[in-house]
Amino acid sequence: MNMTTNMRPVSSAALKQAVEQHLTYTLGKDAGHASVYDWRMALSFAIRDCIVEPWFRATRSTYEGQRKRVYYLSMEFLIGRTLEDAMINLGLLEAARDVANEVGFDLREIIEDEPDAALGNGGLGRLAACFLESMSTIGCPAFGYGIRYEHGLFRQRFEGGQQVETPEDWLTLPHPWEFARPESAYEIGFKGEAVDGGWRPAESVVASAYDMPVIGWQGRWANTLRLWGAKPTTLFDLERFNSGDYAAAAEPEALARTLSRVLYPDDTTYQGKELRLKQEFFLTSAALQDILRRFRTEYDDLAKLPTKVAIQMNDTHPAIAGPELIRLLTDVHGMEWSQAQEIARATLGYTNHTLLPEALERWSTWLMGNVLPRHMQIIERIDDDHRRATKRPAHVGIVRNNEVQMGELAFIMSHKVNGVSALHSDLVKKTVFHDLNEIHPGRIINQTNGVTPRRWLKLANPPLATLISDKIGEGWIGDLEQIKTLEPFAKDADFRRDFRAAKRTNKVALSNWVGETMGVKIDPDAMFDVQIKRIHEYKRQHLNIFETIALWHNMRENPNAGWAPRVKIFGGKSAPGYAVAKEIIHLINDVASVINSDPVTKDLLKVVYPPNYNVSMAERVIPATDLSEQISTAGKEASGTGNMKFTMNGALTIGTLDGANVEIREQVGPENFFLFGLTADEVVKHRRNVRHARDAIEASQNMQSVLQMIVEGRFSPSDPDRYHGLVDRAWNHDHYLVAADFDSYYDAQRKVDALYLDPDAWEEQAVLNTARSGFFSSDRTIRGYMADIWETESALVGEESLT
Ligand code: B1N
Repeated sequence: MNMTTNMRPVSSAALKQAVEQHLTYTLGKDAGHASVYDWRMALSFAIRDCIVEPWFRATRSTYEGQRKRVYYLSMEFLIGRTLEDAMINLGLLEAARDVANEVGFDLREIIEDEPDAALGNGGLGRLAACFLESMSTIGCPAFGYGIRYEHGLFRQRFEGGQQVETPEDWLTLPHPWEFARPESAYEIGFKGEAVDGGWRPAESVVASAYDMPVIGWQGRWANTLRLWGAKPTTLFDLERFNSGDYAAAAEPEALARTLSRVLYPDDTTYQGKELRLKQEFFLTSAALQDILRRFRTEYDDLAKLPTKVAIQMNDTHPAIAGPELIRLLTDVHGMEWSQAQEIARATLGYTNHTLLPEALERWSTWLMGNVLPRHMQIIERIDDDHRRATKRPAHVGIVRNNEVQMGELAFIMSHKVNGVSALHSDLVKKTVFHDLNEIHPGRIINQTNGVTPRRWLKLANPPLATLISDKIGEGWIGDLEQIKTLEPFAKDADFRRDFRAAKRTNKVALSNWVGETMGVKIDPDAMFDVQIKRIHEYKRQHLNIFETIALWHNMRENPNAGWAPRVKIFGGKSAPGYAVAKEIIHLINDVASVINSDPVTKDLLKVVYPPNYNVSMAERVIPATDLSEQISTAGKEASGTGNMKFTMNGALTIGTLDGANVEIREQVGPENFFLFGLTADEVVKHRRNVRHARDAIEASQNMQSVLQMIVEGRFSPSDPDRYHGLVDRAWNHDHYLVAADFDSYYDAQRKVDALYLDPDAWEEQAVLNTARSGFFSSDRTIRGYMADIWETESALVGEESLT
């Protein structure tokens, strides 16, 4: 079979030859004794070879065209696996399948041998990965900059239903997708003292580059993800070593070893840890030094920086970029202060991803002054300048209460600040940045998030992707707006049947996997009702499990009432120190074991919670989902991106008017979305009643029964008091308004039941969800950033597409 990549046709035979070459000469293995790992490595190297050429071509074209580059700075890139994604974007999946079969392996097995690169916590990190892929697809010259964590997000196990964390070690085995660039290395200083117009650090490490190519759809463009690893400046303190003080001689290594060691497992929460501040500066300083070095090889006038460079800060985590860029421009390159400030602001953009107060970064002036003394001076001067220029009241400064407010710093140092959904951007203007928005009208804009349809539809859901392409051609993959042409087929009974069959194929596969990995038998014809995301009170997994209990209770009371059979599927990790979230996990698992062993409801209800939810598990679960749970307290979820993946894959959503749910509902039509709950405005008003939870519980028979069963120990018979704290919080400290929304949620779920029992009506709505998901491609998001923030253009305009 002949497959085409942009640069040359690759036949199965040619690919096989390349794979065998790598097996023999790169890995030194004999085909007769090669394991799945050996074949995975050989195939990865062969596929990687195919990326190198478009990668070089893109780099050359950017240099030659003197194009503006985008630099996306992020503490997280939640990549998942790379091999399959690369094969799909190069059009080599079928050739690889042939090769695998010929050497006696199943391609799926080879693909699944690759560990996930879990260099992120959740939505923020996955968004960064989707953005990189979209920038490559569009031909936006770009670099991602991040940290090469040796240990990504911890692995999750359940012991007695409770979360136990173990270290993740994806780099134990060689990583075939990276190129070490020891020649691209920068010294990063810490501590010491600010001297007149400069800084004498007391400690330093070296940031050393590792590059991963990121190939876009059809291999037309490739960008670079550059991850920094920390290395000691000097391996040994020779003087100490020679004097016999061996332990102390190794001290310079200590900081370097810890800096890029592990990803902080916090999602939308923040802990003012010194090592985290150092990691943030490590990433930011390395990136900025690299950016300025590259700029200076091409241009001589640093004043032109904003015309050739756009730097995006993914939340405030790299917000030290403002002061660091000013420091490099003034202290190192001799620019005058006010010009440096202007240049930095014109170059930088800041994306806000949350309004939750517990997530907003603030560093004590003591810690900032200690770790980054020169930056502390610069921050104070930025603050003074801004205060003078805008005559604003003292209470809106960067430095407040002896803390550096990183949101304010990022805002003041950026020419554009964006929120991640329409509702969120609105709330950004009204709440956290209310005053700054009045001082700088027009600076805050919206860019609604998106997800890449290559990974989240074509890769994750082959049955549906094939069905769509058979109907409307392949154009949707590179231009998701085209998926709209599927809309008329919602009325076509044959198409609905095929759409249902594709979903069922995925549900059978998921059922088999759940059976094999968890030993729980689930029925592929039951409704798969899924909530997968980080465990957090504001996301309200407890609302879902409370509803599950009520449903189970009512099914038992009246088993023949014509219930729609359901499988409730949960997935997600809690931050290790987040006790309340861990208690919710425990409860879900306890409820699962009671419900799953109930003979009365065995054909009606199951609850499964596969451990260690990650990108690869999402790829497995989302295509098999009927009902997507997006049930956060309105005003709390900035956007959500899982919600978009489900919509693309033809799941219906039950959700609140929160984040991007609002836009999903607008796009798919309110009649194709199960809405419930208070609005963001109502939530604010509702909380003023101190009895809001008590009143709601007393008015709801269902809610009372649920809390009664939990508090009596129905789900923890060996430890009946286990959930007294949880139940007490439900009555008395229900900050996220579970009680107030409970009945509305329960009722909406019964409407879901009714629709599910009418397969034709369900399928029509499911098709419309997929057909109307075009807006949620991250290609659309990236075009928005390019037009409104980065002022860049695609390097591929005018070039012919290959299809
Ligand atoms: O960013 C996603 C959004 O879709 C989600 O709604 C939002 O919750 C998520 C501190 C965060 N906001 N803030 C974080 C992550 C790690 C950390 O240490 C905060 N994550 C989000 C993409 O816009």
